[in-house]
Amino acid sequence: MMRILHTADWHLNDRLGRIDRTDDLRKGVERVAAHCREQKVDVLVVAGDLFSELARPDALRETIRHWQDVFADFLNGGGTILTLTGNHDNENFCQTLRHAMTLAAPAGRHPGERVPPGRLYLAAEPTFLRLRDRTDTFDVQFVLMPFPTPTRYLKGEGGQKYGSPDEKNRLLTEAFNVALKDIRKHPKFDTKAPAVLAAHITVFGSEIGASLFRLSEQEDIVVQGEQFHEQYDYVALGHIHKPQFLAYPHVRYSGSIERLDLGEQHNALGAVLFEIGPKGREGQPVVLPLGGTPIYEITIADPTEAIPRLRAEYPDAHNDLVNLHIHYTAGEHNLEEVLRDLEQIFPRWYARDWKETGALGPSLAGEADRTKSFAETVREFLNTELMNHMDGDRDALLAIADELIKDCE
Ligand SMILES: [Mn+2]
Repeated sequence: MMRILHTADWHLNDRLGRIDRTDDLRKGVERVAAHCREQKVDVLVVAGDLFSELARPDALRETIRHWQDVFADFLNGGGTILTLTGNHDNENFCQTLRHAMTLAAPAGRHPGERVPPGRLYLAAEPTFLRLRDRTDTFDVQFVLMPFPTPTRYLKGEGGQKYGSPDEKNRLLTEAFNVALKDIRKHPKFDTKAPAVLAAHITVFGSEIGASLFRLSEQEDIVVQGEQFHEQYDYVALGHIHKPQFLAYPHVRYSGSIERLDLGEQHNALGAVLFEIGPKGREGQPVVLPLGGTPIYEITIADPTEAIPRLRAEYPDAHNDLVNLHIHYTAGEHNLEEVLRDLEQIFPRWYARDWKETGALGPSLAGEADRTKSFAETVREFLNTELMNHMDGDRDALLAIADELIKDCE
């Protein structure tokens, strides 16, 4: 019997507004490690997006060191960690990590190879490997499919040439499907033996929830996967942070280990435990809960009334991530005092805006999206900010901005 724990979308070293999420996310990783220990897990699968795109190199180094502390016992006891890259994982960093690990202990270079347990594997391209169960009686085949990017999937001559975003998307979808088919056609792949697919991808029919995390639906790649449930004993998906299964309990998104933005405030956090025997899946997958940080927003219409009430209603909000919208009246409320009082109740507010009653109003655009280019950010900001203005004025201003951006570039 092989006991496998499925998790995904760790986004280590992420930020929310002014708040660094490193400690929250480390607690999430420690909860996963505790489940591995308590449930006697053999294999931990992390289905992509290990690191936040906001993580700096020194933070990444610290994160790897944290893994060493947290998973040392698991790995020394013969546990194996299988990971793959998602759309947020830095390509260069992950390749470097993978090369260094291969150098230290070469394994898994040939498709279908049985790899030794007790270490971490990171798939930065489509990968097929097998692991032996602890009683040395059978193998489980693992197919690891990173999020499709041109460098990971469009190999060979002209592979990375495409005329439009749509064409790129189409080529990547096709390349993902071809890579998956090729693995199943490989002489070492036994369609009758136990197999687990782990992938960072949107599968048709899944429910996205409030948003795809920092990715528009037009930019996303969607695969069909209508045969996954019969081809694999379990399908461990990452990418969509909303936990769910797709028609079959063994085809599922585990969700993240933390809530990462307001759109995820209602997500229940968990990791999924399942068992594979010599004849395939045994029993039903079980969701193991992972506690997490509450995220919510609060609108304060009248500080005199609201602050004593909030103080009574939220006595334990010291860890909560809160977006504050404040309305106050000059002469009646002292804004500085209001902010100070709110900071006492919600010390981890991650964003706040205020509006003086009758004033022009706060920024409509909110905080900048760090995944966009400079030019995109400026254009989007102006578009949102000037939403309520005359079209002619807006166009004139955008034209000026475009000129300035061109000069900068
Ligand atoms: Mn993700």
